Amino acid sequence: MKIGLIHVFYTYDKEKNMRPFPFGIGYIASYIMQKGHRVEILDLNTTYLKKQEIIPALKKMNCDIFGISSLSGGYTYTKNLIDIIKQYLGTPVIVGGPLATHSAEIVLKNTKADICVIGLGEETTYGIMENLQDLKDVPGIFYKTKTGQIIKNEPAPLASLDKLPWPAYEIMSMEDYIWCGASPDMDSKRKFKKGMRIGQMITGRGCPMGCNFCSKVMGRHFMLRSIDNLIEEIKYLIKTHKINGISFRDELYLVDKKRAYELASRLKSLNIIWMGQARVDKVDYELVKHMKKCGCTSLGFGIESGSLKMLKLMNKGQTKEQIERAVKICQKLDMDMKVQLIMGYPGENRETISETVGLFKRLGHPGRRFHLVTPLPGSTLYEDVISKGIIKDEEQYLHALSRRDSGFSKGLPLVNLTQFSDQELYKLKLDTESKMQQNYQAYLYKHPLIMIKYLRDKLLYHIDGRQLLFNPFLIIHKLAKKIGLLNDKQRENIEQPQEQKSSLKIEYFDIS
Ligand code: B12
Ligand code: SF4
Repeated sequence: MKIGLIHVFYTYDKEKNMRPFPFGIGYIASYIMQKGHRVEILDLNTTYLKKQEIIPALKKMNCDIFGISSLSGGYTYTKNLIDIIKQYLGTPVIVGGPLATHSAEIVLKNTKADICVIGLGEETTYGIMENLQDLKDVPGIFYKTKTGQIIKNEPAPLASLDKLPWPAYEIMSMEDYIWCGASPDMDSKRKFKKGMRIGQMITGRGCPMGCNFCSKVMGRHFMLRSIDNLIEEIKYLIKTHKINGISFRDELYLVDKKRAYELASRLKSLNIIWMGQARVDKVDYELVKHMKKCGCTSLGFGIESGSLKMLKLMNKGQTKEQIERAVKICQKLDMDMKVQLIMGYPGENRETISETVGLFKRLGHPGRRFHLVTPLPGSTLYEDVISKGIIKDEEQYLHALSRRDSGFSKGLPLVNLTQFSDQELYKLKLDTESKMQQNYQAYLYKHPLIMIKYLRDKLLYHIDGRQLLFNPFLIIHKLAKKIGLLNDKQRENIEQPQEQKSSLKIEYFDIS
């Protein structure tokens, strides 16, 4: 049997130099191939096919069944894609990933999908392919019978990660996923110079923490791969795909200090750079120093807020002191930090926001853009919002999440859980980001050595041979923008919200 695995389209930014490796379908593909079935992958994030191109591409794949991988925010696109598959090919369709895991009934009721996979997909997809005529004994799925009845099977047991084969690199268009230059999202810009070839990997699955806003396919379960297995895979990527850096894409790479220490030591001998997601309560001076010595160039921290009240409400499990300590350690060791902040969690007010601003001011850190809180299916926050009746129609909400500007970092909040109006909250976000930037500028003026280092980093990042030769003003302009001198101009360019209440307004993502 042949399965076509599709990673749905989610970005309109072709230039964005950071194409995510579709781990979900990559892992499923290798497992299925190992079991003797055939697989073809279609990643719509790298192919950017238009509707008229998708139909012939799907036909050419000549598959007996299709599997679609989607986050919750890919609902509209997935629904449209299933319509196309059903109309032109008529094969069974499986949906997997966060969308299917957290919203299976909605997907089965409102789309033409036949099966939703809940949680991990390797063994389950194989089970489906082997038992397509009678799915009643396949664990880990919800499915629709011919009469439209929805059947919910038992959950599937968790697999051992080391027993799973690596992603099916051999059938994937690997050059699409190797970052060749600086990623606009990364703070470790200095190290991400042109010529770098950064690969992507995951060292485990899941996260044991219980932050209320976080949506997780495996709940609080987590599983880690052995270090031997990881090192083998990295060696393969170095040898076969000439990578010289790795971005660990786990939810929480630094989940265990001892393991992080050991993995760092092993990575050192491979002479590559690497980066991953940590938590402020998991780092200490010695560990960060060791990681840096072993090639780590950047750590991501979900700081979320500088207010203890908010951290508690979010069930973040970290304190202000831990945040301060982690930031200071990284500053002292010159370790780049990618800091994530959120605004608008229930309970947020002007006081909690100014606590966050104050914390970053004290630390002499620029902070970063805030994401407006968006309840995601699969999170405790989403359950709360549903139980309070704030979201009335979950299917419409999935469509709203599928909007390009669905509140994450641009535009008005999708669901406003604060005392502010939508516009006030949005303005507060812009003003706070601007205030933090100003505070950081003031800090730089008072610390000339840090200012010089900061400018050096920005310059190194922005220097590109062509720009220097042909347009030195462009570099000066970019630099000025970066350090905030063009702040007002920048803000003028930000699209201002037009409506007072645009929450849940639908603008469908279409396949066109
Ligand atoms: C890497 C990553 C990204 C990458 C790539 C995302 C992508 N589309 O692949 C980038 C950085 C681009 C990204 C962006 C975003 N992300 Co993200 N991201 C992740 C992260 C850290 C890893 C995903 C991953 O590869 N996991 C490893 C693989 C093996 O697991 P998996 O994908 O779950 O796949 C397994 C099962 O789900 C299932 N499965 C998956 N696909 C399929 C398909 C079929 C047919 C079947 C049968 C089964 C199946 O089987 C797989 C193997 O067991 C996850 C957290 C996490 N660890 O899952 C968040 C996560 C997926 N991201 C999330 C979010 C919210 C976002 C953003 C909206 C963030 C933002 N504010 O902008 C954007 C959305 C982009 C978009 N519009 O789709 C949420 C999704 C929640 C939800 N309910 O949808 C997660 C879960 C983080 C979180 N805890 O909140 N993200
Ligand atoms: S936000 Fe980070 S630490 Fe918290 S549960 Fe999600 S992945 Fe884990």
